[in-house]
Amino acid sequence: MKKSPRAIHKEARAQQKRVRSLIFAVIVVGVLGLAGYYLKSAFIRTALEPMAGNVIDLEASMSGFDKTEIRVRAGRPVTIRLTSLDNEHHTDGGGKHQWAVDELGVDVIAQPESSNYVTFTPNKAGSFTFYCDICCGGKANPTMNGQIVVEA
Ligand SMILES: [Cu+2]
Repeated sequence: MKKSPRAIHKEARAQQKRVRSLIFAVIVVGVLGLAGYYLKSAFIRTALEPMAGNVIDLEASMSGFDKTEIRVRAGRPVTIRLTSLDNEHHTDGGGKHQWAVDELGVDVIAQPESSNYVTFTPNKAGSFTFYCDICCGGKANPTMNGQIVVEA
């Protein structure tokens, strides 16, 4: 049986509609999935493992460090544990953050949504600048730095 041009046209329209709703469904699922992924990393944070010694925890994100002043004692070992709260989708720095103090020769980088630490013994008293030179403006960014005060 030969189909009438009208029937063929109708079928083509129905086909088009099916394809369109399929594309729509794929987009919706994709968007929801992505939103869920971001929400998850924003709200669910795994607790940091307990560490021995004198540990100072520091968090860094695009809005800066959660502490702008750290106090330590000269001659006493200290561990700075840096946690990056940003994920790897950040265009600026890829979610990594740094904690460095030139005068004390320490430099540690935390990977996206991860922690990293450095243990050192400050050998001189004074107030020194710590900074992150990876993200947005680096050292020049006023939020990406702070002071470490080494007490004698
Ligand atoms: Cu940073």
